[in-house]
Amino acid sequence: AIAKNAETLKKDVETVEAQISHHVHTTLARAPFNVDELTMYQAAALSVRDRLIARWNETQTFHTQQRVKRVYYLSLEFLMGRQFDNAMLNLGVKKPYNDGLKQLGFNLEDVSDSERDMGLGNGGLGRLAACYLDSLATLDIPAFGYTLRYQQGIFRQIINSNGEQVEVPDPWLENTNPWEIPRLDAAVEIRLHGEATRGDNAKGAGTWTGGLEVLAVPYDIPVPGFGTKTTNNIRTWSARGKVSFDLAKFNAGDYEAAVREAEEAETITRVLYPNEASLRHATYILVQVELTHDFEQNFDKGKALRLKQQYLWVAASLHDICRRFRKLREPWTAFPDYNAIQLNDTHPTLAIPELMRILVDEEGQPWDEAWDIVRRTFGYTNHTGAALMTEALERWAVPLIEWLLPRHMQIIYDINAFFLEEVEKKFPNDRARLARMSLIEEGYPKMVRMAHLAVIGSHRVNGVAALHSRLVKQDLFPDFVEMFGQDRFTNVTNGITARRWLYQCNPQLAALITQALGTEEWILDLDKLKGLEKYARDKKFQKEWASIKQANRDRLCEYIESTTDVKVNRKALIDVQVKRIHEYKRQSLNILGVIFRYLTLKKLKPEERKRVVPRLSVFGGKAAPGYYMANINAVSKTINADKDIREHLSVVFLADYSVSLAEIIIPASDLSEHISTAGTEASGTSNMKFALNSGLLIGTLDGANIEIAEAIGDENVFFFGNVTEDVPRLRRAHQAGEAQYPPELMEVVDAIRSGMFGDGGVFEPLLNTIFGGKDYYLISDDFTSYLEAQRMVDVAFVDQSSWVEKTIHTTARMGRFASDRAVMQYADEIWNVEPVKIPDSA
Ligand code: DL6
Repeated sequence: AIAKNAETLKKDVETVEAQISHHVHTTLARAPFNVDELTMYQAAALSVRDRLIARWNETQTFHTQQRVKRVYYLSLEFLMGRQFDNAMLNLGVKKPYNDGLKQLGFNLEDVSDSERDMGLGNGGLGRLAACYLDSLATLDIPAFGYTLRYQQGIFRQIINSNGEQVEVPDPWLENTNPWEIPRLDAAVEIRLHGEATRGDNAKGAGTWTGGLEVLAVPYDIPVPGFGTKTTNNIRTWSARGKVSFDLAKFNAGDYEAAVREAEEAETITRVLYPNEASLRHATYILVQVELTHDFEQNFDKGKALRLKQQYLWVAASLHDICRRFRKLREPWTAFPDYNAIQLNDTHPTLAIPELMRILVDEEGQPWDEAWDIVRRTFGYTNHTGAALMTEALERWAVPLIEWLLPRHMQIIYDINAFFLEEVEKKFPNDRARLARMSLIEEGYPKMVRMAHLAVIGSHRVNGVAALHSRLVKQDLFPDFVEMFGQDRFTNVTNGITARRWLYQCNPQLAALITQALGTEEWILDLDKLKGLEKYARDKKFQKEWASIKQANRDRLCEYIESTTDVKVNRKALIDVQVKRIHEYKRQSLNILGVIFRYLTLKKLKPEERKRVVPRLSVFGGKAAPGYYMANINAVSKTINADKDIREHLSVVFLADYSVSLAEIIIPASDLSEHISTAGTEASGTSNMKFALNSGLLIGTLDGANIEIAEAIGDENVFFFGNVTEDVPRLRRAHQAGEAQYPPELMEVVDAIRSGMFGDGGVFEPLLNTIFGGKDYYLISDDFTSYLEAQRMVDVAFVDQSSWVEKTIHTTARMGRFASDRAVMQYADEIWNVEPVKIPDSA
């Protein structure tokens, strides 16, 4: 058998070499002596893509022949990261590629490093979508992701000499993207503006004509499942002008007018919006784009563009889904039997009036039947933390929708009128309730509440962690729960794919796990990690486990030393907070804690300092443009320059946090921080990634932290802080000027004000939020218990054997947080879809 395996591998390696050489010579037209790592990456990626396309064709053909029900996951973001390594692992061909590239004189890791991340997302929501697509394919569930093909993904972050974030564009498509397949033949025409009419009766068919037509051109990205033939698809839409060149205008000498329409169209998919930013901020990348329409002179350009993005995306996607459905020659009432559409947050909510428009205006379906089809088709996931909800919920100005989508505005008004009739029937004479539940918020201008539209147009609404789903019902949609009953509201706790977030990013740990369990089955059934429990106290196993962590730490330290001017202590406990920078996530609490640690160390004699656990604090994350974050870098500058302290404490901010950087940071972490004000973080998913990679968590009772602790044991999590129920009372106390400020916090503030960390000015915005009367995120209320929890971490870390035991238990008990579990739950409880295995003969 061994000889046969060796023979097979040899053949595979030869095939890989031949395929790569073929792409070097023909597709890329390079001579063998003129091949650098980037070219080699492109050729190798194209050869992997060939394999993907073969499976993808078989999958799509089989799904069509079998008339399967498909899931359509509509997400404005898919934060995919790199594809090469992931695709090789899922296809099971990494070894022959490694050997094949070696034969050609290249090293696989260096070649892989030429790949740019697909930065088509901001953070948690987009990465979750990418994990779910991996699980859908792995579980053989027929699925499409739909999104936009942004020319500029999330901005690249540079830190300037003042420690401030500078945003520069990331033209990720510059070197072309080998993972996408253009489908120029399948472009869809999308109407904007124009005139609309209603039907002759309240529920009759209307019309929509005139205006401007633009093209949505699809580019497909195959998504391979792990160890299965199923290869699903992410379809990304790129906007183009329908008449890219108006000859009549050109002949008349008006060149600018001739290209204007095309440019306006292309602008729609030019940039991904940074999510937490106000839309005004988001226009920063678009400054070069001069739009000329009158209305846009008055309305925020960014807002109008964002609405155009949303509409182009959902209209093109629904066009695609309906085209596929028409081929089945089934009545429209059967539409939900073949299609489950998931709205990833409210961004795709326009899909609800758009499907109504298609059914009623184009397909002549009666209004009530159409509404029933819509509700049976859609599900809506809310991703917004409860305490942030009111500001964060999406609303669109009625005049803006009327201007861009006149027929949709009529449909929304009609949906609202019929809905409010039902509310009135169920709760007569309750005007306040009607105003609260209406799709339209009164004001100047009137606004459309997209979350209300998503709730009433979906058969299931879910939050993303148990606490969050409870708050969604209790604080966000209580009227809707009374109206529709508890059953419409449910919870699906988020999950992560262990293929990327352990098997791929932490190969040594994955190998040790496989060796201990005697099988690789855990990759597909994460509950199998439980089998590690029996080794938790085994000294030999602990030693191997710890040495892998040290190797991962060394790798991160090398990265830090090669990208910053900080020299780090390789034995230090690595304490990480990487995520979007936002007030509610409280990077500020962490940095104030770092200052307190520094002040404490300064007070100790050198020999006393040696007894304190050394720490390396790592921060990373992108901030909304304009958000102030220079204070982290001001603190790190002082601490890292202090020769007495360096060995015991250093602080780094790693620029341009991304999926690829996360793959280096997460396996190296000893402790990671998930310290949002209780009730504000819907779930969090990096908490799951850190725990899976044998890192312990320090956190508040928020989001999925609570369920993680239930699974891995409270004794393995460092909890602190006030609970959600206490938050309103504490906020009131701040507003009334009755709040107490702990002495430890005052000591830190005095140090800042003394100029210890340079110009105190950079801290003023932070200190104002804490002391200016409100402290909305309760930093002062949680500070003392945060410091106490950090002291407990130090104590626990000193006893290395018990620390390692905790980390083994942590990894062993993380099975519940697999995205495979989450996706199966969606499939059973929301989508009603079944796995479909692609036969070998397909
Ligand atoms: O559900 C995925 C992720 C959660 O883990 C985070 O807690 C939550 O903050 C995030 N929500 C968003 C909201 N996006 N918008 N726009 O990213 O979702």
